[in-house]
Amino acid sequence: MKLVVSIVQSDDAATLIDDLVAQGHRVTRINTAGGFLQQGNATILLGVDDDLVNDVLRIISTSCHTRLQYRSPTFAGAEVADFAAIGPIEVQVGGATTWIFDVEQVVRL
Ligand code: 2BA
Repeated sequence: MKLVVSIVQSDDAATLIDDLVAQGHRVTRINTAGGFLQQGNATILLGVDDDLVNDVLRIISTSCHTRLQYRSPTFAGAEVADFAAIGPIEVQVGGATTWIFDVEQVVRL
């Protein structure tokens, strides 16, 4: 068994969870926030049999989309006028950043 941990954009989370549940997967959503943009995102946890990992990855890749977001630049010592002159920087946010872990044991008590 594997534990799949996937950080996705909040806008994609509901569709992703619907698609996963419709295919019989068990899912937990945790509302999280990225350290760089400091905006809400969602962390999805799935315990998955080894032979279903590719199915989960396929669903994640079709449900989650790359988007451009904008962040105000922050530099130590910068003044508000400096930010206005530079303008917001463009940041491309995933898709889904996903880790897959081997699971030693699952216990339901
Ligand atoms: P954030 O930390 O808010 O990052 C949002 C996007 O900003 C990132 O998209 C990336 O394009 C950019 N970014 C992040 N840190 C940067 C930096 N130091 N310099 C320049 N650009 C930077 P994604 O890579 O798609 O990541 C989306 C979200 O996934 C992240 O939100 C974070 O919550 C999570 N994440 C990504 N990689 C991670 C990792 N190695 N460990 C933990 N969380 C991660």
